[in-house]
Amino acid sequence: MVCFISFQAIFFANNIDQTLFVNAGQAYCVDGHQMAFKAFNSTGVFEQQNVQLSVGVGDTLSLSVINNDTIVHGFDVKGMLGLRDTILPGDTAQFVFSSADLGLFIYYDHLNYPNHAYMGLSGIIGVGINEQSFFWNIKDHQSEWNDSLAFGGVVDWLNYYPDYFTINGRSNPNINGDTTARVEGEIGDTILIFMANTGQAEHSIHFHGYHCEILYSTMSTSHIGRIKDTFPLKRLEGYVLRLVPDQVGEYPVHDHNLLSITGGGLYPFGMFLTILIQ
Ligand SMILES: [Cu+2]
Repeated sequence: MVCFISFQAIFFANNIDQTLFVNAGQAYCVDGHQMAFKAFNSTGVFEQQNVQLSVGVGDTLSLSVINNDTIVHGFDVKGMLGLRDTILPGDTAQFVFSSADLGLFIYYDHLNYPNHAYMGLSGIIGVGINEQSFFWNIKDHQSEWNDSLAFGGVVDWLNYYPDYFTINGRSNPNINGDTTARVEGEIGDTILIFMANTGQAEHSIHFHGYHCEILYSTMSTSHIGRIKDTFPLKRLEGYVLRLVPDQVGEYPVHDHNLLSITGGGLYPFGMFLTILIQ
């Protein structure tokens, strides 16, 4: 009987169909300020959170990407050869994704890089999720630039000075209302955190109360197996972390660059959330 179950686990891969819409709209910042924004959504209605794609190891993800915007967009899965195309307004492109190992991939609009990805068009594909998997899609914005780029403006990335910082499109305290971001669990649970920096600033995420083990890194396999409490993230870098809580409590997680804990210049309305272990 045991052999039969493991045989099924190895060979019974799923096929998952998913449609992504490239939508343009207005994102609400934590202080009510609005800025132009674009995202990959699951319907034609704009939302400021990109879809979190997730598959099991060996599953096949069939993606249709519909360009619902008025300009040409692109789609690329970073690090996956052959998964890249341009999509005219109103057109649809098809992609097939699968991975034989646990990991994290970043999908994004590669055209006019980094402008389109920066406008919001960048998200996470998690491979090998379990029932206690969480997603942190980390972004930063200089809000005036969003409004400028939306109308074809030119910006100087050497003078980038972001003023809003989000995880899954939200800032503190609203992040804790996102059940895909806010880690909740019990002592001894195996919690997976799929975390990627899809912004243009560098970030360094610090856990209070707990250490995590790096199960996967998009940039350096030598980091796998390290157990730490701080995880630096360059642009388009991601990790899969394993957290096995050893104590109860509610502990903060935040960016150690304290600028990133502000929103519109106000502390603590940026990249800050808590982990709740009961
Ligand atoms: Cu800290």
